[in-house]
Amino acid sequence: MKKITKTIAVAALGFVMATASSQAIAADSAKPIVIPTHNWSSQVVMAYVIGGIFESMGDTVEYVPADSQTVYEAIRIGDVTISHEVWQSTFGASFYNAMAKGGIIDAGTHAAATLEEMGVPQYVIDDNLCPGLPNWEALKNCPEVFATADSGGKGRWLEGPQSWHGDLMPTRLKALGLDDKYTVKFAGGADAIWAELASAKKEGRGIITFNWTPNFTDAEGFAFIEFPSYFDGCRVADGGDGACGSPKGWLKKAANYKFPKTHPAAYTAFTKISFTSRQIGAMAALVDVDGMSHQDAAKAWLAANENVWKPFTE
Ligand code: TMO
Repeated sequence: MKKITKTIAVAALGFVMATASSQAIAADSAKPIVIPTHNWSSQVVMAYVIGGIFESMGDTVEYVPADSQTVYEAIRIGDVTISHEVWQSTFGASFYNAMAKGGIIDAGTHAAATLEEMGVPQYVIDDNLCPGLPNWEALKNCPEVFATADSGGKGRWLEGPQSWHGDLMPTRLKALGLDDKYTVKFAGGADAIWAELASAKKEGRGIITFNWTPNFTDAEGFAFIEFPSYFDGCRVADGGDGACGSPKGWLKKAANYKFPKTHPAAYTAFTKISFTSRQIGAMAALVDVDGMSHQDAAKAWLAANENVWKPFTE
């Protein structure tokens, strides 16, 4: 009798172990993991980096160009599987709006802290082109330093594409009482910002542009303007008066809620993926400084950084 009990116990244990191991090796679906590409370099390079990591695990991936605001709704309804660069300042609201409706999950946070803000190249500070910068109040005294041929005598703030922020910066100018001295122009794309920064540097002239960190510009030095501190609710869109800067923010990952079920191995790897500011800045630099294609940059990054990404798959 004792022996029979023991046999049953061993059999039961075997069953439990078989169940556990069959869960551990549950295969990812052969259906493609859909990864969005947007319009700034680190995001596109990282799309191919993460796609390459998934492919190394036997998964199939597909890339789709997507608007960086509406993508959260696309993930929520399952047309897109993941977002790997959810920047708090620019996309936090769209991410959480989609989450409130249901269908999109938080898949973790990168090590990198972020800032998306108006600023000036470091030489504008070093050469004292507008004394008192980077404190925002210094801007009151030198709009002419930042005037351009198309700015109607006012100083120009060169914003990113309007698809990123809508009227965040025009609203801020007004809220800070700077709108009679400054005007916002939207760049057609990130490349237009980099081209303007390069020509301003060549001429040694003042320039104010939207920029962010981590980015390739971290290496050379870029001074973000210090506006009144951000707090939850300070923006006009959130019910405030808009007289605040951007948050020192997080960089998150998001996924469709079915991703853990359809692709358990890839999902687990995705939750572990965490890049530092240096790593993200380097991904952007391969394209914006070295002139590589996004795909080639991702291949080069993966080849040089196996020690970084292989552990995410284990
Ligand atoms: C979303 N971005 C990094 C361009 O500010």
